[in-house]
Amino acid sequence: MRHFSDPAQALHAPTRELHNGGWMDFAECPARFDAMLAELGPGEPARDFGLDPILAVHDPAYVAFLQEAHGLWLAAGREGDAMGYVFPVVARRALALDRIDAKIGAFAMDASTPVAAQTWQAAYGAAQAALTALDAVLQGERAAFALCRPPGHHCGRDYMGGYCYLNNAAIAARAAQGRGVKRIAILDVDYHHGNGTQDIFYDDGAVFFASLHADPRTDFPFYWGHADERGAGAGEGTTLNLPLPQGTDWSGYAPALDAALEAVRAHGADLLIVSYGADTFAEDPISHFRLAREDYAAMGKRIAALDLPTLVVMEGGYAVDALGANVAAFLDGLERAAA
Ligand code: OKP
Ligand code: ZN
Repeated sequence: MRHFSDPAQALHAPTRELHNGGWMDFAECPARFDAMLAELGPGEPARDFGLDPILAVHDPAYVAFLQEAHGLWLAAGREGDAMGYVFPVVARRALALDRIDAKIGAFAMDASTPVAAQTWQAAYGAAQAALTALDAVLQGERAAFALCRPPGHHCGRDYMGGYCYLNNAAIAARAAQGRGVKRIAILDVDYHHGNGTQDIFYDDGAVFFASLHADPRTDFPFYWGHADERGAGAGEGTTLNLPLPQGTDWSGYAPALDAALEAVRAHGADLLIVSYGADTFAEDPISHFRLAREDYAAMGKRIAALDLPTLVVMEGGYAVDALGANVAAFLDGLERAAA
């Protein structure tokens, strides 16, 4: 399968993150990107579609924040990665404050999403990779892979979170709408709920969002992804959340996947965007499902049975040594079934 990326994606390199009350090495590391390229080969370079498709999803003030945050951090005399510690709870007033710590709070949902020196360049590159892979699909490719890193599914219109800065899947979906694609389905199979993507399309009846993920009662992002979140307004019924317990293996996963695929079929999509995370892998260091390598091939096969033009965007997956092979297994399953 053709795949797309930008070298700048390797430049985002935060050093650490808060984890269960202490510090750990930043799990969403550049080695993930290198591991995927090592397995899949260099692929094709992302083309530059500019800022407009990003601004079709994200708030301009948030985009400006991403571009300037690390510079403001250094200007305030700080070292290392920009990290927040005050997060205004829902319903606080929107204040355009200047102090960097106040800005981070306004544009972040958690403290596991540091802004490092080249974070903007990497996130921008990942978004362009998604747009380039989308273009290949719209030009007639059956399926294409955007090797997105940093990932995107936790960030919303005006907030970062969960290692995510720009929502690559959402940016591709909006771009597809702009190019005349009427009905789109986003299937999120990352271990974590794709709260940002859900937020962005919650009241959009043209974009169906289905997600299989760890029950948010036990796992990040806690406040989104519960089964009773089903969309609102014109999007009522076009969000489907299938939370699964920790310890889920293929025997529990496959029926939920089939339910999600059935719902995608019923929506009648013209384009499928898969937010693929390999953090459902049994050996993932921060996650608790029990999928095996061969399950990814089976997953790809079932998704291919939808028989839809398919854009795959990368989300999580932190067992770095196994990551390339897990991604390849999924893409092979998808491609061989589609052929
Ligand atoms: C991103 B993606 C652990 C705290 C929670 C956030 C997990 C983000 C996962 N340090 N970490 O969905 O794989
Ligand atoms: Zn994840």
